[in-house]
Amino acid sequence: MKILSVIILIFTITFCPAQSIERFSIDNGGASVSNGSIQLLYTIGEVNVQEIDAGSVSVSEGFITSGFKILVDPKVFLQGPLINAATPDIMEDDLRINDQLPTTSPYEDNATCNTTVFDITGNNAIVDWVWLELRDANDNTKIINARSALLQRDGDVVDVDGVSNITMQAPPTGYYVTVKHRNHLGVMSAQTIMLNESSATDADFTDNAFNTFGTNAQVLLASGSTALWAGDTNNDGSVQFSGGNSDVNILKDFILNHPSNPLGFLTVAINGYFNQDVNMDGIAKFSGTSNDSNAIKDIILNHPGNFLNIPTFTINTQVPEN
Ligand SMILES: [Ca+2]
Ligand SMILES: [Ca+2]
Ligand SMILES: [Ca+2]
Repeated sequence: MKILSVIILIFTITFCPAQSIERFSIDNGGASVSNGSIQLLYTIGEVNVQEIDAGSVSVSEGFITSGFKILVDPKVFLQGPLINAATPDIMEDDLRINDQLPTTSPYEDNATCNTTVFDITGNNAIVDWVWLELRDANDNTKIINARSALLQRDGDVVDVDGVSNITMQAPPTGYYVTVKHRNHLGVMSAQTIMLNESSATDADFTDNAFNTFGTNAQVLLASGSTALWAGDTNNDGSVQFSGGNSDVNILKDFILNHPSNPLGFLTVAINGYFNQDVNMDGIAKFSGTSNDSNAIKDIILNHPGNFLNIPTFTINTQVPEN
C-alpha cells in the first residue's frame, strides 16, 4: 500500500502541471491590423513570423524588423550619355545597344536583373545601373538603406524589372535621398523627403528647381535640366583633369596597359563596360573623335566655379560622407 502511494506521488509530480493555461487566456490579448482584403491577427504569446503583401501594402507580424517597404520615384540624368545625345534630356543607351550592360549590378549589393529587361527600347530603355541611398534625417552621413536600381533613358530610376517604382527597406518617414553612379559624382537632396508605403514620392534631380545638398552639386545642361557630373573614372568622389591621380591619367593608364593593346598605343580604343568610358558610348578612348579625355577637360573647364577656366580645377562630390 505504501509502495502504491509512492507510485501515485511520482506520477502526479511527473505528469500533472502545477497550473494550466487555458487557450482563451493566450488569445485574450493582442490586436489585428487590416488593409483592404488582408488582415493580420496577433496575440500575446503567439510566435508567428509572417508578412502579407497586397499591392504596395505590406503587413508584418512577429519578429520581422525590416518589414517596412517604402516607395520612392527618383529621376536623374547622367552627364556622360547626354554629351552627344541626339535628343535633349534623353540619354543615349549605347551600352545597352552594344550588349555591354551587365545583368549584375556593379555596386555592392550585386543585384541582378533578367536579360530581357535590356530588350526594352525607346525612352524607357535602360542606360545603366545606379545606386540609391536613404539617409537619416538627423545625420545625413548615416545610410539607413541602400540598393542598386536601373536608370531609363528619360531619367526614371526603376526596379530591376526595368519598369516598377523603387522599394526601399525602411520605416515611413523623412530621408535625405542620394543617387550615385560608378563614374559620375553622386548627389543628395538638400532637404529630407517624406516617403511612405502607399505611393512613390518624387525626387526629381533633373529639375534645376529641386534643391540639392552643397554647391553646384550637378551640371546645368543647355536644356535647363540638371545632371550628375561625369568623369570620375576612379570613383574617388572628384573629377580631375590634371595631377598624378587625375581621372585622365586613370584613362591613359587603362588604355596603355590593356591586354588588347600589347604595343601600348595611346590611340587604341577599348570597347566594353568601363568606368574610363566617360561619355558611356561603350568605348574607352583617349584620343580621336568623341574621346573620353576631352570630355573630362570640357567638364572641368566649363564648371561654373572654375572662373579662370584652369585645367587644374577639381570638381568634388557634394554628398557628405563620414
Ligand atoms: Ca520613363
Ligand atoms: Ca576621380
Ligand atoms: Ca567613351
